[in-house]
Amino acid sequence: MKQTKYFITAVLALVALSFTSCDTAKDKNKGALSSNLAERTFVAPGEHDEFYAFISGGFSGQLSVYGLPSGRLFKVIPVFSQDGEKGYGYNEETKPMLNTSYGFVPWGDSHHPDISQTNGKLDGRWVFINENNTPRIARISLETFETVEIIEIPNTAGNHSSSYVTDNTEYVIAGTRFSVPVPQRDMPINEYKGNFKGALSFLKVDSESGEMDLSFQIMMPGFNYDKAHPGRGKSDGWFFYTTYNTEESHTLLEVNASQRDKDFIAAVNWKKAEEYIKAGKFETMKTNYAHNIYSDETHSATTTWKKEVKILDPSKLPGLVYFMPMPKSPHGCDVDPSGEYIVGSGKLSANVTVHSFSKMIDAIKNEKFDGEAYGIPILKFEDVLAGIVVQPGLGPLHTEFDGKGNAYTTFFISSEVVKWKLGTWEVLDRKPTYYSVGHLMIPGGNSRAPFGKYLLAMNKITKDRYLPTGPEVSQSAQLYDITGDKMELILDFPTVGEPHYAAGIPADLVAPNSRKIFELEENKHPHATLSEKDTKVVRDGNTVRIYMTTIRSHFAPDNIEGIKVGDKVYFHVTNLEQDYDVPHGISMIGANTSELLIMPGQTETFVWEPKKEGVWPFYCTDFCSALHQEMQGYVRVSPKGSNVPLKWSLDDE
Ligand code: K7E
Ligand code: CUA
Repeated sequence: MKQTKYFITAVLALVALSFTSCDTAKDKNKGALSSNLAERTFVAPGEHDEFYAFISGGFSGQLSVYGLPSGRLFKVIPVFSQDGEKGYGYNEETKPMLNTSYGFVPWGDSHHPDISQTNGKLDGRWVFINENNTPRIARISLETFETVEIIEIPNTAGNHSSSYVTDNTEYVIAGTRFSVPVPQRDMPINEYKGNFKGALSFLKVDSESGEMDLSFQIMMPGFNYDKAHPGRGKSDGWFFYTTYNTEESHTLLEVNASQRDKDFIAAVNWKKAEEYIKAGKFETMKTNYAHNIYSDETHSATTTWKKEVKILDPSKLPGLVYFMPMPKSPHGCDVDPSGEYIVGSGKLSANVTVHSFSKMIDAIKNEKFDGEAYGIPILKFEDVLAGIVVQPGLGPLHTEFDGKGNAYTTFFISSEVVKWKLGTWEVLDRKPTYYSVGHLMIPGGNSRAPFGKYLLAMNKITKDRYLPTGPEVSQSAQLYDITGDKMELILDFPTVGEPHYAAGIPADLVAPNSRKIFELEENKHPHATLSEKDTKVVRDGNTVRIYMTTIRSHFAPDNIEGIKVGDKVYFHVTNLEQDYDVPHGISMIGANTSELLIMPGQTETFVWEPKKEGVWPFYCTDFCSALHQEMQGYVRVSPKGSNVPLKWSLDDE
């Protein structure tokens, strides 16, 4: 009896095996992942993932942190949008992070995260990410997993060909998708052609602090600069941008910007640009943009207003920019790990076209030009062409590399990832995505040293993939194992916001540096309270400052009287805890802001303007101990003009 049972199990296992080895069955993906596939994404309770994946939040404006291969969500890092969960953009300390020349902007559209590199390899120090709508670039620290810097990009609109780093993070770049009048001015829209400009921005990154500084802008013709990729290795020193709308149309672009057979890849020699800057061959333009920096010492952000930018004019500076023709309205621009191949994904092209860096250099040397556009030399298509991947799919968007000589391109229209070989251009494999894939990501897949184990595809449409949630349904990510000849879909998970690009990195390169607490003695917040005995309440006219502390499981003070209707009350709250994973929160009834979530050793502030007299409670919002529910206090609010004395206490003392 027992033996028959084993026999049946063995037969069933064999059937299952033959089923999974059958490609078509797998491709149909009828929910029949074999246990073997499931095991590859299973991270046992208490164990850690092998990779971090930083996935952009698209129109959420944020950056979310997942583990791979499990697909577990660890954190949503607020970047360009206010976030009540963390108080980001609501508390006084982080509000300046969202300052721009347009005023306080509480929302953003984040697309392309990129991890800092040293010698073309991921170094795990920072993640950069662009904001498309109100052009900005942010830097996130991988020590604290917090946004520590946001710089606004002037002369730009639709900051999309951003934010990518050079081999040694010398620069992070930004580029305009929409060309605009520069400087901005009131003019008829139909005078676009020849008058609008496209700025490509180079931000120097300080190698120690990571701080960004807008070094210069290259003022290009009025095309749309869609995507960018730095040269790698042999092509280090160059940056490549896809362009579309070289027709310079200002209306009905779906027709009018699809007229030409070819647009361009703009090849920018940034080392040359540095020489021109050094030689003083730039113009200084007056402008105004915000530079916001968050300090882990003061736990506060400050805004500096920048007033100038250096402009380089490529029509007057030989050797700075060349155009390489690329069919048709290319989106993705990707450079392989060797730096030789520049892949352009012509959205309307039947093929994927690849240009050669060394051929480009030869053509430039031999001055083999095919005319010019606005003073910028155009290279001959045939002279720079490395090869063509013939009819790999429909609607190519983006390409990543595994470091083993293979490229993987996403196809939006035919909903698939296609693996092909660099050099021979043959298609090796294709797998469907569910559905309409945008970007894909291989950890390190845009660097010189990819970790070619997994591929993450990020999909725009999910329809029937998950339980329905009303008209609005999730976008998704799908994980493929790419260690074998054929890609294998092993996991499917919904994402926060619409993912565009993502950046992945082995956990070993990040986790050991992750910060646990902030040292209390290093807290330089101007309103910090470093011990309970220093807590106080100070009135100055109708501004009241409460210097409060938290420790399990009470606030000090927890009874405050003498507050009046019409006061502006600042709660400056310092978390005295020095243990890992003991934040406290605080919220006040009727406050027109979010709670605070204060990490150990940190000080944060919210403002409360009491509108009604009474006795009003506040409480801890983060379940911090068995006596978390006891962590509360009261503020007595008296009428305007009352003379109830200002007083504060803990345990009536
Ligand atoms: Cu293709 Cu903004 Cu990189 Cu979306 S972008 S997919
Ligand atoms: Cu402190 Cu809950």
